[in-house]
Amino acid sequence: PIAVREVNLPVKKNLGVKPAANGQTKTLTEMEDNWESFTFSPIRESQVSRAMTRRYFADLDNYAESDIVIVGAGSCGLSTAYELAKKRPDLKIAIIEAGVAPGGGAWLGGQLFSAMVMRKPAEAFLNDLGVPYEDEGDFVVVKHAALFTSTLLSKVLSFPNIKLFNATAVEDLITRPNPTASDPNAVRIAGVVTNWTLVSMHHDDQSCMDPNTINAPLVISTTGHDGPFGAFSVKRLVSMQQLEKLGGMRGLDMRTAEDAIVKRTREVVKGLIVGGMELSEVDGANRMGPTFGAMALSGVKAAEEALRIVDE
Ligand code: AHZ
Repeated sequence: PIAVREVNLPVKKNLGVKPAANGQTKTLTEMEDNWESFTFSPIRESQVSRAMTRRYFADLDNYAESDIVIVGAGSCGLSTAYELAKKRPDLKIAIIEAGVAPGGGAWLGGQLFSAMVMRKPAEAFLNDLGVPYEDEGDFVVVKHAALFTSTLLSKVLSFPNIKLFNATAVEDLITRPNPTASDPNAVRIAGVVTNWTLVSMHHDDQSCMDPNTINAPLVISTTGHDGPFGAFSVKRLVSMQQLEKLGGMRGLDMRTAEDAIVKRTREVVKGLIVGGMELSEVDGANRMGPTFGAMALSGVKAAEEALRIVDE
């Protein structure tokens, strides 16, 4: 059984930075019409550096032992994080996102079009988030994908038990021996190996810069389908001989793809749940193109699977 550790988050504390002696608090109305006499409160550059780095290093320290690591902050990873943090404030959840901007492919509906389509019954997730939509019968339409993603992201980031490390790539998985009767070389996943994404991208032309690590009894990988960064964890499972081969994502079939992704969201190897489009590479499932209901509900299912394992 996985021990659920006590969450000890230091982020809310005042980390020793004293407020400026003449720190001012004004309303916007008080500022209006007084721009001639306007000044900001004083600051010294080192205060800005310390305000950021103290918190970041406190987070690195705190989340070095996490309860759950989510790899990838696309629509599936963020939905997973939202469900987990909402249900379980006692769990420490780290999200590792390779890009500077979290959100993956969910800032636009498809091609360069703004609207985001979700097939029913995924509108239940929108209702829970409070994202408005137009009802078109069997599906709903959010007027801009960015409205969905920014709302989800702001809620996820507001949870005190979640830390998003962006511009950070997972470049390997931590493993422990977990021999079974059928496979003496089987492993369980026990965390992730991370590096600044810019470093990960330059291992070939820079001298060795070793990575960092996060221990966690459970990792949820939602890195999308294959691409420069995509399908990261499942490709690594093949190269470390924990999966024989990948099924390879099949062509687009909206009718079958979304049901398949939600139903197949599961623990693929002990300690590693896979969700979203990364799953299509494992099982050889179809892609669905620009309909996002399966990403939200795969996130809901990944969270449910995770809590079942955590509580085992
Ligand atoms: O940057 C990636 C993206 O934000 C991130 N990521 C990938 N590899 C990573 C790594 N370390 C850290 N090694 C990594 N982060 O994972 C995120 C994946 O988001 P996504 O939007 O690509 O995937 P998703 O499964 O959440 O959503 C898929 C959306 C798609 S693709 C599709 C189709 O092609 O038909 N249809 C839909 C709805």
